[in-house]
Amino acid sequence: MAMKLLVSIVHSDDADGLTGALRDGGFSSTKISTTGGFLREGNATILIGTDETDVQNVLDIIKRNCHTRTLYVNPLPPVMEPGELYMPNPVEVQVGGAVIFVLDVERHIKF
Ligand code: 2BA
Repeated sequence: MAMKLLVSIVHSDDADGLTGALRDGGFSSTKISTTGGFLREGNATILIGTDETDVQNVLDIIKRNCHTRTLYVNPLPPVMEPGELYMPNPVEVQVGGAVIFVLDVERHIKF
């Protein structure tokens, strides 16, 4: 049977709930601590290898356990002349619930 690997990037606060729910659903997972390139904040990447037929079940579990968050971030200050004043104007950013890549698995080997 064809196998898929789901690479799922989630908020750190959702990661343990998600791995627990995956375990309860009979799915193995691996959590890696990662950092988003834009916010440069910690997030978590969950790897889930599963049969192709179970991909939708896994997606449903991820959807139930990962929540969208609204964050306000300050853009980097511009280059300024001495004496100029920079008034930061926070920008709204929607993060998650989850960013997921579904990949084909060529081989699954376990020694
Ligand atoms: P970050 O790179 O820290 O991005 C956090 C959030 O900032 C993103 O949420 C998005 O709403 C916003 N954002 C990212 N790049 C932006 C930009 N150039 N301009 C304006 N806003 C931007 P999500 O899209 O939910 O992404 C959450 C995390 O998932 C990302 O954290 C990153 O770690 C990962 N991710 C998202 N898309 C990816 C991709 N195409 N490849 C690899 N990782 C990705």
